[in-house]
Amino acid sequence: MSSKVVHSEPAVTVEKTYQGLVARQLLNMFRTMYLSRRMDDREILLKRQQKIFFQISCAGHEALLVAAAANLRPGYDWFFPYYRDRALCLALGVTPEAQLLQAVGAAADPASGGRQMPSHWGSREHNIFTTSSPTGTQFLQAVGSAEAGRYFTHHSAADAKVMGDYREFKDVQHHDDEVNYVSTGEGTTSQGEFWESLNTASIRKLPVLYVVEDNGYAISVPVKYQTAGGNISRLVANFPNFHFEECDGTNLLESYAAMRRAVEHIRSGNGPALVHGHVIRPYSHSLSDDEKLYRREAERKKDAERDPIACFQKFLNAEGILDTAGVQKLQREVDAEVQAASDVALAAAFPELTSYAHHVYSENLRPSATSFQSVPLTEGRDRTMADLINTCLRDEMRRDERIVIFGEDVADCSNEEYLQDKKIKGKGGVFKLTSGLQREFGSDRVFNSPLAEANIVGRALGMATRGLKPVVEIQFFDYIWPAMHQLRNELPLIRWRSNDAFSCPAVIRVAIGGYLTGGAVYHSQCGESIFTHTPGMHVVFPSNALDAAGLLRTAIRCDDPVLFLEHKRLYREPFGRAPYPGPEYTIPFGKARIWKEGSDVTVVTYGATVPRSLQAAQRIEREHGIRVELLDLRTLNPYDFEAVATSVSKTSRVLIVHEDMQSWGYGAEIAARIASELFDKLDAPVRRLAAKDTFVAYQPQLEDVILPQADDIFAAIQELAAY
Ligand SMILES: Cc1ncc(C[n+]2csc(CCOP(=O)(O)OP(=O)(O)O)c2C)c(N)n1
Repeated sequence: MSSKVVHSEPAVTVEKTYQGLVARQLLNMFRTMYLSRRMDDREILLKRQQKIFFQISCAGHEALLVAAAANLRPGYDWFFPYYRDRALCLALGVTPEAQLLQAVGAAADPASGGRQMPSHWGSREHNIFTTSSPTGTQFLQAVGSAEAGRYFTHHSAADAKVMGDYREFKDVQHHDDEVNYVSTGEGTTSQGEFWESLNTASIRKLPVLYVVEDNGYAISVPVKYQTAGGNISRLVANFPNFHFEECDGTNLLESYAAMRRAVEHIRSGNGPALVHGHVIRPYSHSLSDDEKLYRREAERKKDAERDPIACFQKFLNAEGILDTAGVQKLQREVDAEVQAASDVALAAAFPELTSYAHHVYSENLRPSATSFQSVPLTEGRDRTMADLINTCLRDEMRRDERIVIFGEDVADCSNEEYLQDKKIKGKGGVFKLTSGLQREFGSDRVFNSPLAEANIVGRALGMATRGLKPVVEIQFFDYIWPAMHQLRNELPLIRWRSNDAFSCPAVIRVAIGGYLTGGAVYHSQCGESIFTHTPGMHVVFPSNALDAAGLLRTAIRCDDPVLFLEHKRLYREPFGRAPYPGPEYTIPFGKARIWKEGSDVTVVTYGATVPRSLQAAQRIEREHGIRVELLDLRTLNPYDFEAVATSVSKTSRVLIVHEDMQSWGYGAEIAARIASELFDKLDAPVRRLAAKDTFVAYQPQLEDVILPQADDIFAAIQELAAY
């Protein structure tokens, strides 16, 4: 034995190395592993004392995670961990105090300010991205982060700080050889987003390190019932450009060596890597679970023999690095550290009760600010909405090198060389909204995604959080649902759940709506209220070319996620065409447009029911002298209730019209608010007119009867005026 036995103060004199590590490093790693376990034990105690409200442990995963951290650089590499990664976070430098502040829900919890459960990591300082509970949403975000890092390497001027738009609040940090770590349990590899992310990481040779922490169970489901053949390594083995490792994740040195090889592959620019570590789960899934209900005692005992802490302690002892007295001293020190952290956490102040409202949206840059008010140029021929959206994208891309555009079929041509000989025209989107952009800005700024909507939104989120401005396209609103997890549980929540530490101001452009004559069920849907019901997401729905241009520019420049709904029927309508308004034309969110002033009935609407309402309003004035005031909300979140109130105070009668179905629709909220806040101004009940409570049929006559038409609006106004 070449190392000296260590007692209280380790003093290694002869440098024997273990996978390149010396005794002091091994001791530090052992200490972190033990600290992690004791932190779990403390949280379990605190939960039993009802001083914290949830617990999920890292127990059994410590060796693999400490081995990963030892090969990575906090504040340099990027981390997209999951809830078992306590030991990783501790090894990266997150303090026990910070972790326990989250467990008690303290205001000072640096990861979330008391908003998230324990083990939902997040630290700007260490580049640990805010963690969530849904299993599997982290993969595509890590991929997007890796793409952003590479983008900034290739576009050296793009990271400059620019005042006056979202860039003022997004300091970019990137490194040419950075690694983007993302971890998961083996059960979560069943999620589609896992496979979507492997696909993109592989195609683009991205610097992503996947760590699969395989403890054999997803809550109560054993891996062989979860994963075909019972082993994820075998299933992923054919992805090109990857480096794969499978190791005993309870063995620190084996894990360390596997991680080192994987990280070397990534840092040398060879592409992604996946380390599959077999670990154990000595505690139940969480404190809400009792594994004795579904695991035999003998199986649990067998696992216990592989406990990474006990095994590593035995190893250190056998190597003469740490004797019993040394263990005891280390344990005393760690226990004292945990106790001190716990004392601080238990004495910490809770968040102010009013704090829940903070950081839903950016407080620094409000898209409703008057600074977004501007005057359009009015010279030139009238242009369609499609044309002005395309022009706006082009202008903004010239102005801001951080903008990237991707989605299904949005590029002119994936085969770049075909564009060069100019024999083909190029696609540029199924509606041609992005036509010519790849040609002008190149394939790293405008490119096609795989046919996978979650892939589009998840990657956009990862890019935006690193400082890029993805303006991505969902081809049809009807197909937005595969991205729903990212759109509901991730994108709009990032700022709030991280207590303003992270944000992801991506723009999601979506072609929406019917009135297509043959669009049928799957090319005609609306459903905007699902997203206005999601805090943290701005929703825009323009009815005409000029508004589309001005609102899209505001969406791009602002610092929040925006769902930008573009009505397909309005793309090339004669209605609402306008001259090019110039490259600086912006419109503040939350300001309605009054298409027609009137004193008898207010009609509140947006999108494709604007031209239909206008037609009805003009006809009813002509034929019956009823003067309608027509309000186009333009943005649905925020929305201009002040304009509604002003108009209703004048007319005392209000009809809300929208294309989406009536029940639980967008109009319900407006109607309820008018009834509760403007009751004494009303001379008639609030009326709504919307689509029938069904989907849109293919047969044109059926489509007509399902969607609200100008004649229906005419009749509703007439009835309301006569009330
Ligand atoms: C999308 C989603 N579905 C279900 C859950 C509930 N859930 C939380 S953890 C978990 C099991 C995860 O197992 P695995 O990926 O193997 O990780 P482990 O907990 O074993 O480390 C489940 C089903 C969730 N959080 N998210």
